Amino acid sequence: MSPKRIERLKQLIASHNRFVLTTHVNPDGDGLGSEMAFYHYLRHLGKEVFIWNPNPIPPNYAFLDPGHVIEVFGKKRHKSRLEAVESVFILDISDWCRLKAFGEWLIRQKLPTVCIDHHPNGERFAGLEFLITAASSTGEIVYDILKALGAEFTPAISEAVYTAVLTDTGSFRFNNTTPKAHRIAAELIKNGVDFQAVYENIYEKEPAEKIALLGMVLQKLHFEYGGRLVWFKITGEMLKAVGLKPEDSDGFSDFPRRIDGVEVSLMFVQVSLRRTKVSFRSKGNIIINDLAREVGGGGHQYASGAIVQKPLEETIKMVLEKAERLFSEEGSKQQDVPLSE
Ligand SMILES: [Mn+2]
Repeated sequence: MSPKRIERLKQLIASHNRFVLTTHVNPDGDGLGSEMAFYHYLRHLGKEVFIWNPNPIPPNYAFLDPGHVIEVFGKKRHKSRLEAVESVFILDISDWCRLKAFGEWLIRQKLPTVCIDHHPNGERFAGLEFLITAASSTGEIVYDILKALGAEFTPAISEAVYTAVLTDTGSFRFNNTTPKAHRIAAELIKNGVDFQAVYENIYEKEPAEKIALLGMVLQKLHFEYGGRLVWFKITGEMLKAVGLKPEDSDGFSDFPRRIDGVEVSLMFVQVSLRRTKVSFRSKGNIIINDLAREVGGGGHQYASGAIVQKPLEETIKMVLEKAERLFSEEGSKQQDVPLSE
């Protein structure tokens, strides 16, 4: 953590009073946990803080926000408060597109912005950036920043940071899990985080309909390249049958990856007649974010996503054709870049 940047952040916080925190569309545990950690820190300093997100908080993360401070941003709804905003913190995202309406407003302002993120992104984004792609999660960077700022790790801050690190490392299973991620978790547990309650809240309160949909999905897996690639689709009809939305399938692509011999798992979800969501997951031998970028998405080396503006079947055909090269000799020889501290 660069002391110079920490000093700039300190000054920025000291010289402003009204902050907005935001994260990407379909917020996850990392984005929400990072927001809540900063929320509590800034509130503790006596600042006025708003959290304006593109989407509501998913029910399994509601425990992070017992005071219901997280709001869905609306240009009309927040019109009167927009003018009073003095500084904006953007967490777990460095891409204007995925900030939606708030991003569209923010990009036209001359407000001091701070971005804390671990997604790879080449372009300059915010006024003050903490972009560390080697970090397991944005929560890990938030932890380092709050430590450097001398923050007291209250129970609420500890739980929020723990949630961020836990969820982005797939409960300390994914390739981005580092000794440091474990050390942070250990310290937060020492602070009193109830890790069993956090886990149960996030992973063990699924609606029965979601498990029913997963059951449908797992019966229709398609295997390619001798079982190294597995893919499946979720049609609008399937979603309708169980009364769920496309985003309710988040995380499903992790299941087929459990199969022995599978290296890459692809999930295609029909969002509308002309839009398809694709999730790319890799066990860690094949890098898949190049492919995600090629179809208009992005993300991490072994976990990425894209929204393709094409019908479901057309998207499946296109992505599978492009995926072929990953399983040629050249594709499998791709060099891995180690994720370390
Ligand atoms: Mn993240």
